[in-house]
Amino acid sequence: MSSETFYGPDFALLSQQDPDIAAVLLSELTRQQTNLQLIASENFTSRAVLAALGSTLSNKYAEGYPGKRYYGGCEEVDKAEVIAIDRAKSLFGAEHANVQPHSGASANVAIYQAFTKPGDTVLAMSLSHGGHLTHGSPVNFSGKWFNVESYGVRQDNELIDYDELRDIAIRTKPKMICSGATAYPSLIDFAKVRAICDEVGAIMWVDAAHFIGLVAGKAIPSPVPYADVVSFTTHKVLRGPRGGMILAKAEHAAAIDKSVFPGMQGGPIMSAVAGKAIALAECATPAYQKYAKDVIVNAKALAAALEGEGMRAVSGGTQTHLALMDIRSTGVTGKVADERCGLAGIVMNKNSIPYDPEKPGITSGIRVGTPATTTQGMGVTEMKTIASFIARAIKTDDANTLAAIKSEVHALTARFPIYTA
Ligand code: DSN
Repeated sequence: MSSETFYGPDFALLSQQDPDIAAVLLSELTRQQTNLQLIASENFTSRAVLAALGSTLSNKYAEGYPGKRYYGGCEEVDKAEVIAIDRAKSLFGAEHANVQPHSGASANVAIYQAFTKPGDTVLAMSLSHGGHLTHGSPVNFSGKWFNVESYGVRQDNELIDYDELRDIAIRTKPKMICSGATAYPSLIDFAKVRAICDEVGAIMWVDAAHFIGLVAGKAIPSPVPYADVVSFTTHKVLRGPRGGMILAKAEHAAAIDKSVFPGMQGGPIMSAVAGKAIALAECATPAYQKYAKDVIVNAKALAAALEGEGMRAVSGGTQTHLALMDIRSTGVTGKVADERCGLAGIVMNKNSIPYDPEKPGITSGIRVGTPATTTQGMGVTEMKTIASFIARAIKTDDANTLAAIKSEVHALTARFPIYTA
């Protein structure tokens, strides 16, 4: 199937009206189809989700919540939002769901606003140990408006130091404790975090953006029974549209809803809300549960194969969808590795490792994830091949060698086509 056919009959209209943007749509589709997508936070959403995103639901303003809107004509989009809420509650066993946040960062803003006031103390994982910008980075609103204390991982095993977390919590008495990270390959002990929250009287917030898809697929334990509130994105392992979502205990439902709207967002993006509903239904299937388990099997295989190439897996390996590799043994920085892999058609990102001697723009590590390649149907054999591509690409600055690897990458991705039917 040609790229034009993939986009359907409207594409001819777009090509005529705006050939510049039509060309971007085509070349981005080709980029996704031909390169290796190893960004741990990306995936290939279904055609059904893409259909919702490209629908007339995008035209509708719907400030408020189903049955309580500030605009007329919401009877159809109300149905989509109710379906999305019901599916989220059922899939995760949650007492309350808000499906309106435009993104993970928006969801996090809503959580700060619901539970804290500017100047309050919040305890979260340090960005340099795998946290997120919205967990108190000084360049983010969270670090500017709140007194954010940070915990990290132990230097000897690169796992969360729950004793340190507890000590800091007792000393600083945070209003809220956040667990969740963007570059932490291990599982989080939610029972331990709950106990610390109870001991100091803090709200337990889990930013589950990275791993919620694995929870949805029943491949790892859920934070929902433990946490007061859980935020996440819907486009990572979860494989839905770009967006955010919040789950909460019933006692926090009104605070969360008020905080999202009118607290910090206007009209929800109803095409995305419909896409979230579709993705949640997809996640409830046996096929998705197998996918979630395969994502982890592949991540373990990729990490092991990269270790076989001389790199070191941070935290001793992975129990999730991503591996953080310390690549200092290769003699190149994360930045150079990222650039060389990019030239070889391998898309991943440089990443700080815990206690990294390099600056965040340079780094000693790379982060690789398996959500997208697993959606393509790749398995352990392909992970080993990918590891050898990465190792060869990292070790050379020769343009011809990188181009040769890129040809091999294209041959591999051609065997696992996406968006063809
Ligand atoms: N940008 C996301 C990631 O790649 O982890 C986090 O927001």
